[in-house]
Amino acid sequence: MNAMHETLYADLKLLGLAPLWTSLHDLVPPHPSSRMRPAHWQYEHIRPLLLRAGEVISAEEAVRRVLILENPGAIGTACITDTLYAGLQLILPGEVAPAHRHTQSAFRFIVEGRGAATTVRGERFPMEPGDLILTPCLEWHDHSHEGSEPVVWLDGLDIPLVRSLAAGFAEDAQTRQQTLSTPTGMNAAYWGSGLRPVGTRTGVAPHRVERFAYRFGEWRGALSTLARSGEPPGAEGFALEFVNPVDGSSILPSMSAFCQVVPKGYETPIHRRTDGRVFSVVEGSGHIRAGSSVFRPVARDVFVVPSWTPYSIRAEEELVLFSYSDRATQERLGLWRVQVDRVDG
Ligand code: GTQ
Repeated sequence: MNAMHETLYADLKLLGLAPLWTSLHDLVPPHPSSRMRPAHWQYEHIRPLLLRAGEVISAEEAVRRVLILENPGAIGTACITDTLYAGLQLILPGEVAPAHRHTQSAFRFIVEGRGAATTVRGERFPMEPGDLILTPCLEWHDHSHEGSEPVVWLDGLDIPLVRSLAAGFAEDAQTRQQTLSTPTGMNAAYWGSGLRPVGTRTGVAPHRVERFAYRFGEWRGALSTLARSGEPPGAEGFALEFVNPVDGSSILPSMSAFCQVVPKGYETPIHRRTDGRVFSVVEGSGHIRAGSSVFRPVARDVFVVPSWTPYSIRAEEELVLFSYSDRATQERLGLWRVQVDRVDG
């Protein structure tokens, strides 16, 4: 850079201008280059800290008593991927996490414990390990716990995405808990069996989210049947996507969620995708290679593979995974890509 450049750049800056040519490559990179890093969180290390958090602050005081899983490449941003957030939330017997709503879409994937429930749109949804409960954009939700043991779940939200769009609104309810206006089971009856309501409820707008719960027994049973079938596993083992019954699309407009079983000893091809993906281990143990990292996650651990990071998953013991990503957003924008790097591992 010579003196003429420097004075030009200084004069540009005074007028709120900047040269494109010094940053073109970063702005329009030849391939995705995320500052996020592959990372692994071990539940056995997190659990005691969650319980300590339970001693220092109540769910009511905290509003949400959550430990955020922050990507080591972006400390301080509450991001686990470029667009997504993950946290582990603890609720203790007798506690209430008060009712509120927000434009950020959310789900809870239950990791440990029984007896808690989330109320969404006036209906109470009991939470059991392996259940997936949705709280879509602007739906009122509160959590409560009438059982006897700590309950922990993984919160997945599109907080960074909504922040980048500067479209976040949130509101606290007037009451601590919603009035139960709909009997438990109604949501499952209307939307939960591959059926949908006929009559006044048909014609709901595309991308509307109406189904609020996907139960462990349903998806685990499907995976068991596939794993026992004698069919060869696909590239990801036996993988299924949770589906929105309104229009066959992703569970939430911004986020897709998946479950998969990787048979013992099987290793997926090394591949990469444009959607950074967060995994929660449900059963078994694995050997994960992601970029230059190697992880050996076990049940209840979380790991993340950022956008366009080559990775493979090998099951040491039959591995059952739940995962989520922004694939839904990327597909809607025509951005989503996958590439297989090596098939022989
Ligand atoms: O339960 O509404 O982990 O609003 C972060 C933000 C949970 C929730 C989180 C939230 C929630």
